[in-house]
Amino acid sequence: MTVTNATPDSTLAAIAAGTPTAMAKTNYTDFSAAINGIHGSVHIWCGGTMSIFDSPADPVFWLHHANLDRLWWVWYNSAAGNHQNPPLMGPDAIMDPWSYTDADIRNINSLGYIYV
Ligand SMILES: [Cu+2]
Repeated sequence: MTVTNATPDSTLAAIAAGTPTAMAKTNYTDFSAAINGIHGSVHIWCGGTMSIFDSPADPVFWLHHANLDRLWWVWYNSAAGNHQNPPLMGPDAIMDPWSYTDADIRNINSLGYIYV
């Protein structure tokens, strides 16, 4: 394992410069594609463990993903995001190939899960 040893440079600034464009997207699919591109570029920019499938072993992973969660929440609550959830059915559905509908998965009890 090689943890991150990156230092800020113009490459990172160029990656981050794409964030306002992603945040201005007005539908979930476009926002998701844009922010996911930035997400992956940051993984690669960090290098080391962050650039491989063991990336959760690098503490920077958790900071990076917490920020992605924050960006999602900011976008979701923005005028552009307008409280859009991911499409769960149709060609843009992230749940493919499952046949669950949105209503099917919003109630965890119907899926057989309970909190104890
Ligand atoms: Cu990631």
